[in-house]
Order: sequence, then C-alpha cells, then structure tokens
Amino acid sequence: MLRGSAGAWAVLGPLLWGCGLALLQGGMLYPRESRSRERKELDGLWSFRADFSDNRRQGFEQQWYRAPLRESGPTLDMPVPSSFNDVGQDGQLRSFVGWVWYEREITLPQRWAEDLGARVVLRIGSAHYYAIVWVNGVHVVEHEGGHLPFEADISKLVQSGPLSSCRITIAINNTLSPHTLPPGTILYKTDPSMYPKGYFVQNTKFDFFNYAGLHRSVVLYTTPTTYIDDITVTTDVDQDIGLVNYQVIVQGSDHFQVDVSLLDEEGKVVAKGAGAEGQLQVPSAHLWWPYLMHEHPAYLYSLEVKMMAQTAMGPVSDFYTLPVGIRTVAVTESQFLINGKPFYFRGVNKHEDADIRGKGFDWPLLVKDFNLLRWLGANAFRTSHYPYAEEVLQLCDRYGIVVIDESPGVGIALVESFSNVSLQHHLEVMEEMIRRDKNHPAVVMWSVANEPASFLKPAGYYFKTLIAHTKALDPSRPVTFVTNTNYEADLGAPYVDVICVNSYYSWYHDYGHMEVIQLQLATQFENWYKAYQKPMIQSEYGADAIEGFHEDPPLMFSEEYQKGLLKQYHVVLDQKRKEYVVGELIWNFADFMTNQSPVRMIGNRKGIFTRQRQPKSAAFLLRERYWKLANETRYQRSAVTSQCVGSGLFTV
Ligand code: BDP
Repeated sequence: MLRGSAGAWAVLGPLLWGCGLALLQGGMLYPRESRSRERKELDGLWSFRADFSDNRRQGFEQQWYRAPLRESGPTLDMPVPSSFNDVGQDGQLRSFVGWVWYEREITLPQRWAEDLGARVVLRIGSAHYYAIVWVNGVHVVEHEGGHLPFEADISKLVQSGPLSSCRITIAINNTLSPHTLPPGTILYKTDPSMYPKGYFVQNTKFDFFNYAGLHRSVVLYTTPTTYIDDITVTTDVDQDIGLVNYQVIVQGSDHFQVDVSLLDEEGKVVAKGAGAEGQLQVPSAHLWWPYLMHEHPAYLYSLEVKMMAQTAMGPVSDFYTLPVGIRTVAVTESQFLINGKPFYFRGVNKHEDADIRGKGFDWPLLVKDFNLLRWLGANAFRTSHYPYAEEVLQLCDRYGIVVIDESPGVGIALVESFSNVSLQHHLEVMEEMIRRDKNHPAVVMWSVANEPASFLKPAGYYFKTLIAHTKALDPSRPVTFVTNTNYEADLGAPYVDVICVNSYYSWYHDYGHMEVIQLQLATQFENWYKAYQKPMIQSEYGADAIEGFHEDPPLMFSEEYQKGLLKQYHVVLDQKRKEYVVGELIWNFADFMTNQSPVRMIGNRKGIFTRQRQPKSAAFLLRERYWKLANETRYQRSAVTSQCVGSGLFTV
C-alpha cells in the first residue's frame, strides 16, 4: 500500500479508528534484531575534535570528513554515548559552543557488504543539536534537534567497493537560535575594555545545562530491501474484549503480503490477522495497568509482524516484533481515566542527567532510576523537558510507569520563538516524537511545551495550531502543555485537555514563608478550575535542598525546609484530588546540572535524590505518601499485598 495517499485513506474508512498517525512520512521503528534483521552497536570510543577556530568553520573549510580525522589534526578519545562536556579536564571544551567532530571507523560483516538483498541503515539515537553525517566522505544525512533519532540508508555506499570498511563522520553543532527547540541566543560582547575580540556567550531560558554530543547509541542495522517501515498500533476495549488496531507500512515493493500474530506473555497466539491493516480481537484480554493499580500491572503482548514480498531478486521476508499493551485513556471534566478507572499521577519530573556522562545514555543509571521510582511507589513521570531515550519508554512499558511525553519546547520566551518559522519546526518535532513514541502504552499524554510565555499575543495561534496538529497526528491521547502563566493571561490553555500548572510558592517568592502556601495553592487550583473545568495536574513544585544541611526551625536550602514545603502542598493536594486534581509531580527526581549562576549551587538542588541518586529526607516523605495514595486506589490492596513485601510500610 502506498503510504499516506488520499485514496488509501478514503478506502480505509472505518479502519481509521481516529488514527491519523500514518500521515507521517517514513517510520522510525526501534532497531530490533529478528530473523531478517541484524544490529551492530557502535558504542565505545570515537575520535573527536572541537573546532575552536574563530568562525568554527575550519572543519568545513578543510573538509575534515574527506579523510580520517587524525590526518587533519590532533584528536581526543570520546566515549559514545556521552555528552562531551564533562569527560575532560578542559574548561573551554566544557562550555564549548560550535561544531564538534566525531568519527568512527568500523569493519562491516562481509555479508552486509556483499548481499545486495540487504539494506544497511545507519541510525543515530540523538545528536544534540544539529548534525551532519558522512560515510566514507560522502554526505548521507542532516538532522536538526537533539533527543530524537534519525537515520540514513547507506547500503549503496557500503556495497559499492571491494572494502567492507566504513568511516562514519558526524559533525554536531550545539548552537541554539530563537527558532531551535529549545531556543537560545548568541550574544556577542563587544566592549573591547571588557572582552577580547569576537567574544560571545550562548544564552538560554531553560534551567538545565545544554549538554551536547552523541547522547544515545549509534547503530547500524539491516533489513531486507523490501521491508517493514512502520507499524502503528492503537488499542481499545469492548467489555472484556481487547481490540488491537494495527497498520503496517511496507517499503520497497507494492506486491507484498502481511501476516500478524498477537502472542500473550506465555508465548501463546491469542489472535491472528492478515493484511497491512486490521483489527485483532482478544477475548478476556489482560489489560495494561499502571504500577500498583493491579495485581499484574504492565501486561505486554507481542505483535509479531511478518511481511513476504516478491522482488526481482526472488522472495523476501521481513519480521518485526512490537510489544503491545492494551489500554484506554480518556479525560473527563475532572478525571483522567486509564481503562475507565480514575488515575492519579503520583510521580516525578526527571532529567537525563548524571555525573561525567551528562545526558549520555547509561543502563546502570536507568535501572537504578526505575528501582528508585518503584521504591517510592511512584506511578508516573514527565519527560521534562525533552523526549527521553527509547529504552526509557521501554522500561516504562515493562514496569507500568505512566509517562507524560514532553517535546523539547522549553524556554519559549521570545516573541521570535512564536514566529511561523519556529512553529513549523515545532510541528515537525511533534511529528518525529509521535512517530517514535506512538506505540508505547506507557505514554498517556503529549506535552508540547514547558512554561512558554503563553501570555504573549502570538501564543494563542501558536498553541491552537500546535495542539490541533498533535491531535491530528494522534487522536488517541490527550494533549497538554505545562504552564506557569497566570490563568487569566494564558492564551494556550483553552486548547489543552488537562491543565498542568507549575508553581513554587514559598520558594521564588515569599521566601521562608511556608505558612502562605496552602492559601496560595488553593487559590491557584480554584481559579484555574473555575475558568476551564478541566482536570488539573500540579506538574512541578519543590524546593532546593543541599543534602546534609539541617536547620530546625527549617531554613531555605535545608532538608527540613524542602520536606516542610512539600508537606504544605500535600495538604491542599489532598483536598483537591477529591475534586479535579488528577496528579502531582515533584520537581525534581534528582539534582541536575544547570548553567552557572549565583542562584545555582553546582546545579539545581530540588532533587529528592542527589545527582548520585542517594535519598534526601524528602524522598522518605514522598515514599510514605505515594504508597499511602497507592493504597487508596481501587485495585491497589491486592497489589500492595503482593508487591510491598519488604517495604515495611504496610501491613496486609
Ligand atoms: C521551573 C522549570 C524547571 C526549573 C524549575 C526550577 O520548569 O525547568 O528547573 O522551575 O526553577 O520553572 O527549579
């Protein structure tokens, strides 16, 4: 079937299931191995050079991609995945703005180079911010934006010569502009009595360090030349029957056959289908439930997709297996429903951030974070303030941790950042993000931005368009953005499904006066609800605390103050969650790095865990609260019985 053609969509009729996702051009399936696909990870040491030349363009002028990087000058060893900023001892590299060059020479399996029936794809998980890629000196792809993957078919290049060696060069530029996401500006400081010639700094309006580099794995993988390009799954429930709507996009041939089978966790086939799109029915389906909401949360089926095609080279098959969770999501005037039951987000906001590696993907860190989330009894987080690695979402699917998936639309503060150029890019980013994350049952809502200047005049049109586009791409999930604008001034709020509000009472104002929190927070909720009658989430609240600082009576920055402030919020949250507040997400799960400033002491210290993931006093407070909240939900009693063993918090 041709992708996205108007004719095809008309014929699909009822099969559209309100699912507009396939309008996106090209898929971005996670590179999994299968009978027909191989994968080679390029993690490890790459050669690296930052271009410190005045105009940062020496690499292009001297065409560093034409020959091995070591031939054009000295190189450093650089680990991938990792940010480049914190691994060295060079302060200039830590704060470098401009082009850096990565290179890796690899030998391909001979059969990849010889088998003309193999399609070889280079996939870059995340390169922050702008990337240009060459293979053996030939330009293959460019991509704007960190946090989301991109790829290039490099079959012709690796199959054209006698050699199966391959030199991959990636130039990455971390410069931000008013039109990038996130936005930033370059400020030239021209006073010759204060700054040397050409001196500039990069300014941003977001509160985390602009780490850069190859943050996620670079992989090579193969598919047949006729291949499964994309799969879209949406699910529904009718009585106890699970409905799995699927659509498979095939590239490389118009003559193919698709068969799908849905397997349960025991590997038993529970439904079969034929054709590139259709609906599978699963009687007595096991639904995907969030953590602590059911005895068996996070039930995942496997959708095995098999494609067979006739090609000039003979018959070809491709196989891909996708985890599938059957669940529904809906929003009423005052509730967020998962599988028809009220869901309360008890969770955190996170960052991809750690010592040394910066935003580099790291399995031990990821597993530790999930162990901490489950220890807390948390059932949700927001990917503040950009899409996280795909492996993070895979673990959320596996453990039942619900996700508000946020775009890199953070720090949109300048009027220029609401222009059509910016909007167009933001629309494309939402397409890339939904294309990548659409099949994760854990993802229950899209957040298109964090704390934009939504009171500015152009914000109304901007958010109306952006949210409408997001809904057209995925009508199956609610859409929000996270605001800190006054309820009367916010021009984007009319378009969201859930109102997500950040507030820092008794922190960024009324310093030290925790006694005003309850009144101010209650007023916040009441004003918003009166204006919109939509469910609300306290999407950020918190206070900095330096671990080991103790002050009683509590003073700002002590562990006691952080705990005391949270407790004040909890009093009001406990009242309002009986009405229309559907969640609370602490700022932040862990301390994280920011730009240097007099109000940041080696980063933002609002974590309830340190950057090394050790608990502050507030972590124990939240743990007690989250398990108590879990205990109140309808399914939770039996869940706690089986899952709380050893926590010491509950008797059963
Ligand atoms: C909020 C931002 C978040 C900051 C936090 C803070 O959304 O990114 O880190 O404030 O100031 O406004 O700690």
